[in-house]
Amino acid sequence: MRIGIVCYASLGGSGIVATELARHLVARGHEVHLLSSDIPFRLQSDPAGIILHRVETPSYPLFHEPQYLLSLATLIVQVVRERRLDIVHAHYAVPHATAAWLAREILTVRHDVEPPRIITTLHGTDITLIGSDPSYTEAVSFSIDHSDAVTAVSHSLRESTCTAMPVHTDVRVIYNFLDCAQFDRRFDPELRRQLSPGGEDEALIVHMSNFRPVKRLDAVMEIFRRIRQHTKARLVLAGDGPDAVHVPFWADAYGLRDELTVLPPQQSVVPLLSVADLFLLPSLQESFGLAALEAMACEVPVVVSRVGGLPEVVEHDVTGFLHPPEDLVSMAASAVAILKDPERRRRMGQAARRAVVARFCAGDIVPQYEALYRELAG
Ligand code: GMT
Repeated sequence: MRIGIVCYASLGGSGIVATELARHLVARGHEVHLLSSDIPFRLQSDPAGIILHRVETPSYPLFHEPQYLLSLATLIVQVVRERRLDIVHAHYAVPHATAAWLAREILTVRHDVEPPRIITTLHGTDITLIGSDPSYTEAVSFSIDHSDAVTAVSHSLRESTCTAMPVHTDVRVIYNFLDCAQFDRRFDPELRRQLSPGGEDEALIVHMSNFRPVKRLDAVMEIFRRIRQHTKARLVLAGDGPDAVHVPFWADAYGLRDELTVLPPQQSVVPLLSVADLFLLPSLQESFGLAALEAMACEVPVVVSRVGGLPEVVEHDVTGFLHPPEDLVSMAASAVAILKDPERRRRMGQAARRAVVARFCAGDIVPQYEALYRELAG
């Protein structure tokens, strides 16, 4: 089939899932076009046969803001005309579902080529934070309802969609996934020594995100401060984003500057995750928690918030620990318990990997998208 995938290029789970899907669809023989404002973060090292179309948003002195929606809708129309796309798959509803709907309207009215079928995949904050803002809801819910099919990355997100906005269409759940062959533990002793120079009894704790307030980096540091009251440990924060500027202040406030390493966003996260003893994700909201899934695939136990879709990914006390987001004391206690018991940690890490392999590998999930494309394209 000829498939167009629309996604954000910036650091974030929706762009990662969209580009991984594109990569796997190419490997399965489809012609895949990726429409984005830049080369998506994890595609930079290997374009994998995906045809990239950049959304160019010209500036004009009259505009205070770039007209991304119009540029993207126009680009979708152009790519459909040139390449006769069967499917346009919009990842993240705001404003990608609206751009896809507008493009399909233009093609329907112009009547020169067959309009594509539109699929919107809801990723989380496009519903829970941004899409449900009163200044967006009408346009977002309209565009979701007028997609030919809508998927959400967890049951929790499907439910939130129906309560957050007046959406009437059927929302199917297709879980996020990863390449289970690529995401496997590869322990590098040299990297471990670099990141944790304090020796074998020093635990290495990792948090990886786009450093937005919803990820609660201050909570990560508070949990880490509590952990350090009971055991020797170092913390690695990998990523970037609006809260990066606060990190040095928080590190000073919590007295942790010397125990903290901040790394830039990682193209390849397996080496870092494979040397971690524990992964922290105390988010306020998380429709799925792809970063936790990546850690679990590398046999790292996770301590996460019991919010959104995380209980669908993590089984408490089996593959990691779930606690209410405000209960940092319990998160720290679970972290200390698993850090002090290497045998239990190893068993939990292996159980985490088994859970990922059983339910979240590309080989099981990508065919679900393919089946949906086929169903719609008739
Ligand atoms: O919050 C992020 O990390 C970015 C955001 C995105 O859309 O890029 O992530 C959302 O989508 C991911 C992929 O489906 C999910 O794994 C994240 O849980 C979700 N983030 C939130 O719900 C806060």
